Amino acid sequence: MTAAYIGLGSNLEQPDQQIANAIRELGALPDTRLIAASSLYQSAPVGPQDQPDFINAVALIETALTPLTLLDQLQCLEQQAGRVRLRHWGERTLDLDILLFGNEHVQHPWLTVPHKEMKNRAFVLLPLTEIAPDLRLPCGNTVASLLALLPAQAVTRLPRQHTN
Ligand code: ROI
Repeated sequence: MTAAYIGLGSNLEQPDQQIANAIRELGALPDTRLIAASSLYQSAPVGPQDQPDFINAVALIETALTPLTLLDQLQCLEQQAGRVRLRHWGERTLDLDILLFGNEHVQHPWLTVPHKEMKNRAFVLLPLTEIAPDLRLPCGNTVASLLALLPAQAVTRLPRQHTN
């Protein structure tokens, strides 16, 4: 089993419900267990500003799937959510990204792990520190040290809610 961190994001069609549902569905993937999920975070969009704020979260799973099979499963969940993606760096119903897959580096036409942009995104690093405060990335940096390097970004942790 490999520990994998999944980034979740949505800014269309009840984003908080989209994220809560997707977290639940991660735990139901084949050969996979949900270990932890962060709170939900609200953040201003990175990209075009004329779109709604995003809801983001990070989940930790343990999986026996390979990175590419996991990617395939995540894309199925995005499709099930009726994923709409209106433009590049624009609004979307559900985005599920493999951030980290154990300490593996994956370089494939469809998948790069660690996720290329995660170091630049407070909306990923903040929820990640919540569930993995001492985590070190394969590059050797801690999440906290990467977060400290970022310019302030408006990311707000939302109170935990009952979603069922
Ligand atoms: N911006 C925020 N705040 N959160 C996201 O999840 C997100 N996802 C994206 C783009 C459009 C780049 N911007 C985002 O894919």
